[in-house]
Amino acid sequence: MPTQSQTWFEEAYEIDLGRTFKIRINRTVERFASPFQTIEILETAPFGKMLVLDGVVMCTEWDESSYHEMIAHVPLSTHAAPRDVLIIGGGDGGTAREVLKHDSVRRIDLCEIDPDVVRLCRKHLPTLASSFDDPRVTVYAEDGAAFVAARPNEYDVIIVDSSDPIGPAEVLFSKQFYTALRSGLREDGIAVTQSESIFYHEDTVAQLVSYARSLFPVWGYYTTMVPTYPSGTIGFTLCSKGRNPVTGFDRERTAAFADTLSYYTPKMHTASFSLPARVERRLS
Ligand code: SPD
Repeated sequence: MPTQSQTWFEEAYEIDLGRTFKIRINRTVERFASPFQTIEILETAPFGKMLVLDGVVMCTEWDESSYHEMIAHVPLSTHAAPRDVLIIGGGDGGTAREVLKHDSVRRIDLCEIDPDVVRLCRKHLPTLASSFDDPRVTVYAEDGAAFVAARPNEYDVIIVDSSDPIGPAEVLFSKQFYTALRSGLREDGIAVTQSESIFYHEDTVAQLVSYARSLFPVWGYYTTMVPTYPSGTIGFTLCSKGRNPVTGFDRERTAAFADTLSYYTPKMHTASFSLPARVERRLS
């Protein structure tokens, strides 16, 4: 039987231990070479539109919610009263969309180094990037590490929604940057950073957790499931100057908008900090 000709996107990435991942695509919606990276918006057959930076999947419309809900609602439900929030990266708008669901938040500064990511996501991914139209959001096209270093004691929550540690985001995986996060937070502040996969990037995870442990009185590592990412899972390092994210979070905080959520629940919040035996040993 003749096979239909098909076009595939393939993510073959050196930090993922030789594994590759393929997604069938219908068409390239837009491809643009910015001064920082190649930005692609692809229309996939199974997963809706997909944002790809330098050949690496950033998000698909199909499974972005499990990433954006967990990177946002875990720290925001842990902080006693989050008002001022900084998002570093996050140029697709998905994290800002989730942060805006918290009525206590009065200001979001979003610092995305590449303004073309914001431009293309506004154009092609409105279910994420319409968050940029909210008056509480200010978008800065600056280097995230320099941005936070210049704003001591300014934020209740800082969320680092970055790409991987190769290319423009490399600096966001350094101890110097985690030190700047600490200074950017108020006395009870909480930071959360995109911290890769416990399967493919265990050394990176261990390194980031060691920064958190050495700089913050309370730290944790938690995971979420994203089927279109390497190994289908990704994790976050949580750095807290105040509350403990497992014992001290507010279980009612997301109740008012629970019907908008597809992944986060208070039970998932607690469970996400339970780690496989091997990882728990490595991080202890
Ligand atoms: N390996 C890909 C990790 C990408 C994490 N950031 C995605 C940005 C979504 N807002």
